[in-house]
Amino acid sequence: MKIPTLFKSLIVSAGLAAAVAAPAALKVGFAQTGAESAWRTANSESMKAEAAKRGIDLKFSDAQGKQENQIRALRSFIAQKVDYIVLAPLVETGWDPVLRDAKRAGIPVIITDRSIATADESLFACFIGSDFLEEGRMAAAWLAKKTGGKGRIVELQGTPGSAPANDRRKAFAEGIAGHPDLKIIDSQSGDFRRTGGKEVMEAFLKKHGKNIDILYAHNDDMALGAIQAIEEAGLKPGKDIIIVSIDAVREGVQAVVDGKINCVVECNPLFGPKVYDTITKLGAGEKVERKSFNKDELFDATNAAAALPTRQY
Ligand code: GZL
Repeated sequence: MKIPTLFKSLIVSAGLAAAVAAPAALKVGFAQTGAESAWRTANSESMKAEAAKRGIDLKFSDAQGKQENQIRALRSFIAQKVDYIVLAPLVETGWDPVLRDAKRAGIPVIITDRSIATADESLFACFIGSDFLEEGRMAAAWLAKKTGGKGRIVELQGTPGSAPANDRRKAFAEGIAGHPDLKIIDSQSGDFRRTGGKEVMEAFLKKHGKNIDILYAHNDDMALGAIQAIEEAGLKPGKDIIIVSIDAVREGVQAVVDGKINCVVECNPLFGPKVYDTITKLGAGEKVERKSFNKDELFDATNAAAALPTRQY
């Protein structure tokens, strides 16, 4: 049977096309902590949207706040032979064994958002995130100025053992150390969750009554939960109790505009583009920064309203 010339050329070009098909999409495994806060949701969205834009095959895992789930996800990524692993570590310790397995498998690991404590820095290619110590220092400096260095502080800590909770607590405490009349009278974890912030603030109010002048919350979700408790106790957040928080998610900045939070220190979660740019550089054999910190601002009554319309998360 004679095949018309047109069909012949179609078959040839299809065969050629198959032979020079586009390279397989880059496979990246991302082990996310969970969905504990608005910050986390924005961070996940940034990673997913940017991967889709760049045609990256992103394997996303939500660990629901459990380190063992993150470790399980990393092992799965290794078994799937992904090209890169991105880890947002829930807590600082306990990563060496699984990161050694990734290294043995020849899969580069990028640590994002929260840092890890390890003696073997060869276990990861680089860190991309925010400087939590600087955030704690900024919060303390703003508060000392606002209060003239006086006041009784209750502190809502983030997830126990996590780098942001450890560093924000440490740096804030150091930042107020020079003001003996500015002191932390109570401190407890709300696990970065809104429900945690509300429940712990209810307990603080029951225990300390009107002896609370200031709330320092390690993130906006806990501050917003605490605001509910403060209002239910018949007090005015931002007036009866000064509130300083960290993240600057949209709802947090709105609360500053509404006068319910007095100061929020930004912790930018939108580092999808920076993560994938780094992966591109690693793939090209280029040097990358060992530790890259996002730039964070501070919002209070002087600048929150102007900033709100352009907030991206
Ligand atoms: C900070 C991030 C923290 C946020 C919280 O980079 O790890 O975890 O401050 C989030 O909102 O839950």
